[in-house]
Amino acid sequence: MEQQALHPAATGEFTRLLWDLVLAFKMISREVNRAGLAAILGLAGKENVQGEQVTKLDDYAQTRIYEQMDHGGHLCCMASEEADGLIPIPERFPKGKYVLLFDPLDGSSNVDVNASLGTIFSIHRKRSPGVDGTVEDCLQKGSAQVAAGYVVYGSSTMLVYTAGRGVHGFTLDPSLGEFLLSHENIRIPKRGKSYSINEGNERSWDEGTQRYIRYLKEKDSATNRPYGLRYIGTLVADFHRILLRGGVFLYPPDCSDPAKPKPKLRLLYEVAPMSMIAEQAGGAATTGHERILDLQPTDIHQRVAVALGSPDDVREYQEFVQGRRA
Ligand code: FDP
Repeated sequence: MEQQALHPAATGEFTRLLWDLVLAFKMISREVNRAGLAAILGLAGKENVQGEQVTKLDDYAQTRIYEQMDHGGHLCCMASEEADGLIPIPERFPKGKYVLLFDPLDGSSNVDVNASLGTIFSIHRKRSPGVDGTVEDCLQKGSAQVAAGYVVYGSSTMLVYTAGRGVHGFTLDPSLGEFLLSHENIRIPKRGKSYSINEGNERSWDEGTQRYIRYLKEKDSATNRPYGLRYIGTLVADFHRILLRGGVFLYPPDCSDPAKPKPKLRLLYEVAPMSMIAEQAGGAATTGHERILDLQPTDIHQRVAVALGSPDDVREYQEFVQGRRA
């Protein structure tokens, strides 16, 4: 609401959209925090003692966000990791001028082991004529995002977002049920001391990535090497640490078949929002060859290679991948 005052033409609609979204995040946070109790409170995995359905967490998160956002009149359509194509706004509800892309529950392999999970979102302005949103409205470059953010459900729940004027972090106070501004204007360190990658995949990386990671493990006090390795396998949690402490997060493509490199992370609702946050915090995000925010998406569920984090670390990675350093 404070930032809304900085935009003289703002109508308050975007603020109301975020407000609705935040309520869904609070509900997901509550459910994530009692996830370990689901089996104890659930009867035969179907109903808990209050007679409520015990749902899988990712279904729950998808439904919460969808049902919270389908009727407010702010959106013309949505897209999610959990849905095949475009998610239309039902006929009976008013349509709005924004598009919401989201990953309702990031880090699904960590659900059953009590490790951090996340939610990621990206917001675009509607571009197509007419009231209903189209696939083209979803397939916009990351540089066109109006806002992007994530929630990390960790030792506390934290919302980190940017609307194009810096990155701000809010921590959920469970006793108040409110997100309180705890990290104003986050700046990523110029260079970090750690890297985050699934090192078990080393043999399927491209040559440049292999050389870069070997370089990070060499001893050199001037550049703080060797770097430490930190990897939990939830993008939100791994990136969050890098945003606050510096360093680089990498998910290079699987190059087992060099003719067909296979990236894993999704552009529209994972990599593009994280890249906007990284850049807004003074960091960088690249495929190794191109700036992520300049990529023109061609598919809602498109996958992309990514390195993002501290500007000096991302620049060095690019030098290795582009063969400018050996
Ligand atoms: P997950 O498959 O567990 O949902 O979204 C994809 C993602 O998690 C990211 O959160 C995470 O960074 C990455 O995949 C982990 O992949 P690996 O298990 O291959 O390391």
